[in-house]
Amino acid sequence: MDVDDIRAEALGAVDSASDPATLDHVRVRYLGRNGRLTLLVRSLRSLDPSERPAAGARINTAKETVSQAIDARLQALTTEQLARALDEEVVDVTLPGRRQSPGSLHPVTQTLRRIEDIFLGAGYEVVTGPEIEDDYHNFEALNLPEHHPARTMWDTFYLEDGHLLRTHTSPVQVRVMERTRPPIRIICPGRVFRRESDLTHTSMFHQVEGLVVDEGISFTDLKGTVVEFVRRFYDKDVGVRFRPSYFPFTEPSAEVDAQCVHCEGAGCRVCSFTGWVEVMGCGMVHPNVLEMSGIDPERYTGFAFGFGADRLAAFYFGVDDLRLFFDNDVRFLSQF
Ligand code: 2NL
Repeated sequence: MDVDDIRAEALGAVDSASDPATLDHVRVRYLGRNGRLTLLVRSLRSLDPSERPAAGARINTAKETVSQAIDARLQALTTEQLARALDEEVVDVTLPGRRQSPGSLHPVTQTLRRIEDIFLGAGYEVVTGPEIEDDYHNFEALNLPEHHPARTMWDTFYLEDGHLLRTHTSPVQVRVMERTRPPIRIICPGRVFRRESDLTHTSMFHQVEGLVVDEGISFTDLKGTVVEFVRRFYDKDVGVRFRPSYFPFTEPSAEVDAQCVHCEGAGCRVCSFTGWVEVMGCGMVHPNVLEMSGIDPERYTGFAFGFGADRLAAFYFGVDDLRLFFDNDVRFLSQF
């Protein structure tokens, strides 16, 4: 084939290459080590020496032309590609940004923090402890020996090794009494577990227990503390009443009702139309409990109380099904 024919064919290929990769193939095909024009140079050897310079010059000119055509085409393709990209990939910087939806604290966490703040402000310390406990700290040290009938007050989850899931945070307080000399002023928030579940009970809930032990602590200290707490919690001068009750670890014991903040005592579904909701249990620490943890009940007295933080959160926010707090439905949770 003649140089001019090959050159024409190469230029045609250059013209029809529509992207840099195809163009590169064209370069290899004509100008590469085994390219058609390169091979022509080698074939010069078969010519008569007198004809070689002229033929060589023609081939070189052709190579030069094709090479320049490829460069020019590459330049054109690149420019074209950039123009197309700029045209197609416009970013409208005036469009509104994508909305961020930052998370928020769970309503029970918000409630726990408020409760902790109230007691921290009154000089209490916040103490936590293990969720897996032994029988001694969860029951026995609370004046509940094995086979005591009151143990049925808690449906307990037992582990295979004899440990259990704590049914209240009292064991944390027992451990504090064991290692501390009075005065003791603590609250113990945390998860507790019971084998029950319905509208008003979940098998896991958050309890806060409080314990104060010192010389001369009396039931009036307990009453004042509880009433002040309830009013600060609701941020309202709600009515509070004490009813006699029974817990094995306190004597005397009481249950505390607060006026329903939803209907202000008129009666509604939150308070089962009684105007009051039960908010906590409390009492004077039983002397046996102090004694078992190494505190002299002749010298010291104490009061204790316990309540479900989830229940309080439900009353506070007007939620009537505790299970909603643990379904983790963002549509529900984001309302608080
Ligand atoms: C309730 C009632 C209560 C206590 C918890 C307590 C702890 C120690 C000693 C004595 Cl270490 N008492 N805790 C006392 C009375 C009531 O909780 O209804 N909780 C949800």
